[in-house]
Amino acid sequence: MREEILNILREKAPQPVSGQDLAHVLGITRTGVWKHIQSLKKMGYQIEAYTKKGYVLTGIPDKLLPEEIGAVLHTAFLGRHICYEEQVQSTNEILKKLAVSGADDGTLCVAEEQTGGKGRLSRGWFSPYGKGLWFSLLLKPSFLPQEAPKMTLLAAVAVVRAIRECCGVNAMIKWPNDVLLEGRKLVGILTEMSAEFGHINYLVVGIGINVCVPRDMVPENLRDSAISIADVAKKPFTRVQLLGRVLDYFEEYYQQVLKEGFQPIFDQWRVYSTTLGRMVKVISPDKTYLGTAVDIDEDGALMVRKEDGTVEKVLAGDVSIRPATGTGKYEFR
Ligand code: BT5
Repeated sequence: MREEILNILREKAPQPVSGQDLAHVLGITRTGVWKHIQSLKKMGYQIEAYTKKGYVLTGIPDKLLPEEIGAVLHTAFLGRHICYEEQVQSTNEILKKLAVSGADDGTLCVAEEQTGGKGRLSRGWFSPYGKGLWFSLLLKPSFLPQEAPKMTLLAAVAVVRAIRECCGVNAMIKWPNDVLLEGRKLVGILTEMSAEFGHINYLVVGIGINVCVPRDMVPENLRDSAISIADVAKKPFTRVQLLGRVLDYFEEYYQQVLKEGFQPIFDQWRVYSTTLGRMVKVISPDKTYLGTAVDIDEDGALMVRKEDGTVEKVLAGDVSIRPATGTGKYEFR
């Protein structure tokens, strides 16, 4: 009901809508309307009440409220169920719990702040209040568990396309799970899976996007390697708009994958890759070597041609990839 009132006010703004009309359309009393208006105001919506004219929506809160996300989404199933929290430890962890208790395919968990945001290999992810998009998506795909790491590449392509479109900046993908802007880390992606032999129970794809983290708020050890969109954005945009576009692209690519496999995603990935053609240093648990990143293969693995001409297949999760020389802005740990 609250969402319906909001949608009517949104559609009519800046014209007022009378309490009587709202009550009539929604089949509730005027007091009922007034109560919903009060609860919207508590959520941060600015609604003016003019005697004899009615209510006017004059401002929306800068929050990732489900009502706002729903209003910009074009998806069929992704983000149609939303778990929104002001503060969580980690949206991936919340969503894993929800998955176990039967949450729907496509559920989105989004928070204003994470107190224990996670990267790979128990690293942390800095996620301050209201300054980014910290969210996770629950998926129950029909493909085999060995395909799951490719979802990280899909997420990267969706994020890059949305950021480029909404913010007018040249975000690039660094294999396997980062999006960079001007050589610094803008986005991190963490895909987790629950599976049995030959069957995925669920995937949780967690995405962290630095939208407007002020430089002096960034922890000192990340200041040279991290960046926010607002540091270089060429267009005004809101976090909700950007999130909506990410989900739109994500669903479009995901549906394509379920029909055609990952090949079209790899083609897109190559277009936005900053890794291919570059000298890289591969640091795996048992060896370290230099080489040129030449391509990704059908598993989404990075193919690295070593100095002796042989080509090594590098799987995500096994290694750290760094620029081979220089100070290497894209050296994150
Ligand atoms: C990642 O790991 O890049 C995956 C990050 C995924 C975060 C999302 S947020 C929503 C969801 N919920 C979660 O709990 N996680 C996901 P990795 O490649 O291991 O990189 C982690 C490293 O990035 C850290 O060790 C830092 O060096 C650096 N880092 C941490 N926070 C950062 C930030 N906000 N911006 C840029 N770099 C950061």
